[in-house]
Amino acid sequence: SNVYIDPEGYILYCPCMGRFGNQADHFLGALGFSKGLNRTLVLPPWIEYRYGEPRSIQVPFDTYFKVEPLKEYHRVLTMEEFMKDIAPQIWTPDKRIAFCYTMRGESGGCNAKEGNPFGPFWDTYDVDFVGSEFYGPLHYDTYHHDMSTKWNEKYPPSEWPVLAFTGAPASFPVQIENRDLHKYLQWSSSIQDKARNFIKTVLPRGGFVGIHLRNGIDWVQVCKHVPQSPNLFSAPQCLGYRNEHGTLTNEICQPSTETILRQLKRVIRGMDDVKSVFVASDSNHMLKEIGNALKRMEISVHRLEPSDPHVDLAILGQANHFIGNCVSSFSAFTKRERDARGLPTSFWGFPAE
Ligand code: GFB
Repeated sequence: SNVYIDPEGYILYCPCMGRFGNQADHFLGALGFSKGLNRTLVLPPWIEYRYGEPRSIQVPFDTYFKVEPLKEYHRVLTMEEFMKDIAPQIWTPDKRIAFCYTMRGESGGCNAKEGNPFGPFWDTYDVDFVGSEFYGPLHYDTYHHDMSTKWNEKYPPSEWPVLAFTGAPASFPVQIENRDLHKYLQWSSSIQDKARNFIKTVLPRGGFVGIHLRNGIDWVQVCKHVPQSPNLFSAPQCLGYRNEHGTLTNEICQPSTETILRQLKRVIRGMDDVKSVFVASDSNHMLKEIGNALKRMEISVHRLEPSDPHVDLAILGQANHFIGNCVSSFSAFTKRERDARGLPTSFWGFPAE
């Protein structure tokens, strides 16, 4: 056949941890890792969870993002393309070895398909594994310790054309060296069009401030860890990776209504021509409270309905100013996208007053 097979090999992984924001952090790490090892990255589907459904849903990578811009940085192809064209040649069922750092689960190996989303992920592509490979003590930080050379010495592409990882070959939150790779991650036309259409038809003409309110019950549980965790989840995005900009507080994790309204008004007063506020939230959009607080400034408040996390993010990316939740990886997505385009972002409750 005429299919091009990369002699440097491929990297495959399951984005098996967390929801969209977590998976996006991991994606940037996997991209940097693949570049470091000089292997083609197979773009995995995004894993989603629907309430009440026991099995995860796999959404093809290019439903949400363009593939072409990523190719400016490194060689990539979608999982669907890989399974259709490449796997039949170099990754036949008898060659499918799962990679993991160390034993996972009961029976000794990687147990790459044990549990949700692990099983449903590989089942989507009819993949079963015939063996396991423990790669420890190797790790993913290819920016230090000559790590890429060590991987390629232990697993030369000629003998190991495909490295298939049980979880993302990346850290969470995203390693600082991989943050800027976000600029290659660009919304698909379908998501972009929905965001543009909302901005054009729903928001009044003029500037808008985008805000993210992460306030569902799962988040209350997360914020209980604040006292023991000075740099919880995505908090390095405001506090710095070594807490050089401060320590986490409860107001940063779950800002009070008072903090939200005060900070929002202050941001708006410092800007020209703001006509509206766009609220993205997993739970309580606070449209009434915010609407009342901004009435005298003649600023309207809006949300997207029905709810759609990716379109929410694409709209937040376009705002004249964004206020996010420092601990949330969902906010971190927008912060990185805006940094890449030189747009301003601030965070609830930070810096402390
Ligand atoms: O994106 P994510 O990993 O960010 O997970 P965190 C939060 C999910 O909640 C998103 C929904 O993927 C969305 O499905 N969500 C959050 C939202 N904010 C919004 C919003 O403004 N609009 C819409 N439409 N949906 C972590 C999780 O969340 O929270 C961990 O990744 C864990 O797995 C923890 O569950 C409690 O970093 O905020």
